[in-house]
Amino acid sequence: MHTPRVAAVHDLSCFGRCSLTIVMPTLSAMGLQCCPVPTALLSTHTGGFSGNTFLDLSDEMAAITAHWQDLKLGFSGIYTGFLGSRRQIGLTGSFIRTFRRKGTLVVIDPVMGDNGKPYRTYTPELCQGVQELSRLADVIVPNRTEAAILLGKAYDEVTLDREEDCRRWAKELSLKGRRSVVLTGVSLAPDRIGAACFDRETGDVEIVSAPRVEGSFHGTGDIFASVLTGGLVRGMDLPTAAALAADFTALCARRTAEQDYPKREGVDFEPLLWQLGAKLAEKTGEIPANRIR
Ligand code: PXL
Repeated sequence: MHTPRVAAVHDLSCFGRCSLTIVMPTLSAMGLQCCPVPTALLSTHTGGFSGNTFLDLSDEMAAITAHWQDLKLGFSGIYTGFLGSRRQIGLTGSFIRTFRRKGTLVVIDPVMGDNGKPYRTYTPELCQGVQELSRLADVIVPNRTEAAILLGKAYDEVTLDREEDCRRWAKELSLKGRRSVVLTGVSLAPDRIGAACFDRETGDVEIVSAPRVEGSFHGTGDIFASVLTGGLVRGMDLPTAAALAADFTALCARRTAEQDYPKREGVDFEPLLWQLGAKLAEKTGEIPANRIR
């Protein structure tokens, strides 16, 4: 039996938890082999630190793709996130086209911004590219800011506190049902936060939620999308995987809020990973054999 593999196309920010420093341990704890394709190498993430180093790894991405193609690798999942430049839209698109087989799940986190603002390195041109790339997804995981950009609407217009609105946005983001959508940041009651899940398999929208923890914590979006991806690759249906992601993200946010350390260091999740593994074992039992070699 081979452990299922997930290729993870994200940046490696060496300090301040986000992207690969969250994606790799989380997928591992979920019993999956994570194969990283680093998009950029940074000394820290770009939120809350100044003077970070930034090395664009586009040339390496192309070389890694070519070598893996020679090796005839296959993946049960391909999960993409933060991209370093406009050129990486094309490189990530060709990575997906090269390695996608029948049964490969493609999750695209259309990382562009948060709290109504694009991230520092996300130019309008790069955001346009993310929109194009997201057409290749089986599942997208936008937050409210990213949903507004994808829908071409103002941030304030994309309200996520009424059930009928959340259902409508999730469906509108699905490109007429061609892709599933997990729209995060949905809050139908002040003490709950979660996601609206449009499942293209059923055509239904389900809303999942967990207790809200006051404050915002760097990397919670990456925790959520990693657990969602891991759950789907482990065979869960969309709302079940999203509910697991919401619960685990809430657990991590609560622990982080209780710790006294700089917020920019990111979500304090490592000591909780064993609980994620235990929960998954309870829900899914055996790790499935890799569907794709
Ligand atoms: O988690 C989003 C993210 C990923 N990667 C880098 C970032 C951010 C958000 O600031 O700066 C480098």
